[in-house]
Amino acid sequence: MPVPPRLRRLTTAALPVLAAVALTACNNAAYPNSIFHNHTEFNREVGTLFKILIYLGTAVFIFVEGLLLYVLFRYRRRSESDRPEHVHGNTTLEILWTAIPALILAFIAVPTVRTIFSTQAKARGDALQVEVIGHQWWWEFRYPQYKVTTADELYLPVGRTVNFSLKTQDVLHSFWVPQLGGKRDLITNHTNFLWFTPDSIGVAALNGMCVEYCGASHANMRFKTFTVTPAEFEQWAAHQASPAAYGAIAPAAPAGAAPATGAAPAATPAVATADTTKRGASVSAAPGAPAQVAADTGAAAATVQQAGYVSYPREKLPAWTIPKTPTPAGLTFNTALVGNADRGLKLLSTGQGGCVGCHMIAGNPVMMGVIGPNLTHVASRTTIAAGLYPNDAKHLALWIKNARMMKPGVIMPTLGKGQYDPVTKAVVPMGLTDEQIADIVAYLQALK
Ligand code: HEC
Ligand SMILES: [Cu+2]
Repeated sequence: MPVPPRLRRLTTAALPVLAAVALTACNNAAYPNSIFHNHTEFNREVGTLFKILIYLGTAVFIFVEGLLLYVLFRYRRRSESDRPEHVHGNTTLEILWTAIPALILAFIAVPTVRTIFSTQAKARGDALQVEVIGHQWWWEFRYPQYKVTTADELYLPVGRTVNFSLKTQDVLHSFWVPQLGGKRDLITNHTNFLWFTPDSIGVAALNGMCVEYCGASHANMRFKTFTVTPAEFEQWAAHQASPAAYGAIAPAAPAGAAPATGAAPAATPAVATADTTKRGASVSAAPGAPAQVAADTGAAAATVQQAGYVSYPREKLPAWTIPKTPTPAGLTFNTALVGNADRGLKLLSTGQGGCVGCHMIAGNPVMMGVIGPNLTHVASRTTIAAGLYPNDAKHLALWIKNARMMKPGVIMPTLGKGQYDPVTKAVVPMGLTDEQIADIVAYLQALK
């Protein structure tokens, strides 16, 4: 039988759609938030259940719709005088159409209940513990076994089960890394749990996000997950647990840090002033060029070498992991300014800008705040402001100058002198000058 031209046209139209759907399932770069790349047993299990349901559902759909079309066609009205026959019940049919759906439901209940039980079960005792604390609008990650506190970037060793305990500091949030599993809510005054075992290395910078509406910047509450080798993880954790890589005045052995590696932090010397100017200069000479900053050979870089793996190498980040959020119109910064890390350190340590009230920098005894993200190793992160901007000199400067224009509703105040604060609706009279901000940025960039 020749295919009718209309059907052929329909098929031609359907093919690209099907191809697009197939691509969604395979192309990591184009669809980094796809749930079809499974990198944990959690996601595989849910994926298997999903497939069973989709295949069965499709079969039922085709059968029912086919039957419907057949009946519509077969028993259509053929003439004006046609009258439908009256039927009064059919016991066999009624039993069948009750029994078949009941059987189908019982059949899918088995894998469904099994998956619910296995994904809600308690994590194994030797799991890596990670506390996730949701804040409006950023993520705090704590690794109690390693004495690490960081923000917006998760590092997970491959092959080890990780057990998240999920809490919130304020309103409801929800934690989700599509390629790893989830999603699970962060509920006020209640701890939720979620565990899984990442099983693939090199799937760089998996996207995570808040998936429960939580206020003005809900859509700007993202994070990244790096799945690394166990050895890299131990080194990363030891480094994160160590005091600031620059300007720490009382370097102490990181209490309770992983024993195997952590040699470097304890050996970090007090900062040599000779390196200070060099470092400050080289940092600001390359605004917006993180790779160059990473390749820098200052005092901090020497520490980095000793510690081995510190963080995911910036130059290996796939292009799609670097945020392209436009900066607010009218907010500018003189990127030609050369900052000085030592001056930046002094500005922060004398309470300029009030950073001390909100941010922690271990090794800097005045920086003890816990309202904002821990900045001890802020330069080891690839983004700032919960994944909104790349972590480079330009964006750091704009952020410090006017965080509230960079991200609607943030608690961090607008700090640039003469800047308009969109929350207080007033101009900041006594804020930081661009020169001071450049110095602070140079200091922050030394905190690898
Ligand atoms: C009132 C509290 C507060 C003050 C004061 C404050 N910050 Fe913040 N800061 C925050 C909060 C909250 C965030 C997280 C915002 C977000 O991502 O939603 C933040 C984010 C940051 C970030 C981005 C960190 C990251 O990993 O995303 C940097 C850098 C930063 N602040 C530097 C500073 C500096 C430098 C000062 C002082 C000049 C300062 N902050 C003053 C609360 C504050
Ligand atoms: Cu949220």
